[in-house]
Amino acid sequence: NEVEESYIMIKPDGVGEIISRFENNGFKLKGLKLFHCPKQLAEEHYKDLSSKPFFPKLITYITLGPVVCMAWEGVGVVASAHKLIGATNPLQGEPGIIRGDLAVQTGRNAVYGSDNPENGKREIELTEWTPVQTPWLVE
Ligand code: DAT
Repeated sequence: NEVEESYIMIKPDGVGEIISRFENNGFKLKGLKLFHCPKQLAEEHYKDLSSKPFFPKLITYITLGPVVCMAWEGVGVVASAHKLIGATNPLQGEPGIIRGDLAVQTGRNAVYGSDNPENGKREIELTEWTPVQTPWLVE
C-alpha cells in the first residue's frame, strides 16, 4: 500500500461539516484554501467531461462561490475518500456517506474527490496555478 495524495474539493454549498469526515478517518490535511475558481480553471479541472450535456451547468455550479480546496495524504486516501464521498447521485448514498447525508441532486453534490492517485497529483498542482498575467504585473 502506497502513501498517496487526494485532492478533495468542497463545492460552494458544502463548506462546513465535510472537513471533519476526512480528519476522523485518520488522514493528514496537507493544505487547504478557500478559492473562488476562475471559469477557465474549472473547465481545465473537469476537461474530461467537456463534451457532456451537463458540462456548462457543472462549471456554473463550481464557480458560483468559493470552494474549499484540500490536499489529503495517507495510505489509500484516494479510494477511502471516494467511499466517504459516495455515489455521484446523492440519492444513492447510504447514511453516513457525505453526499447521501449532505446533498440531494447530482448537479449539487457538495464535494469532489480525485478518481486515482495520478489525478490527485495533477489536480492539486492545478489549483496551485499562477495566473497567466502574473509575470506581466509582478517582476
Ligand atoms: P464524481 O463527481 O462522482 O466523480 P463524475 O466525475 O462522473 O462524478 O462527474 C463529475 C460531476 O459532474 C459530478 O460530480 C456531477 C456532474 N455530473 C455527472 N453526471 C451528471 C449527470 N448525469 N447530470 C448532471 N450532472 C452530472
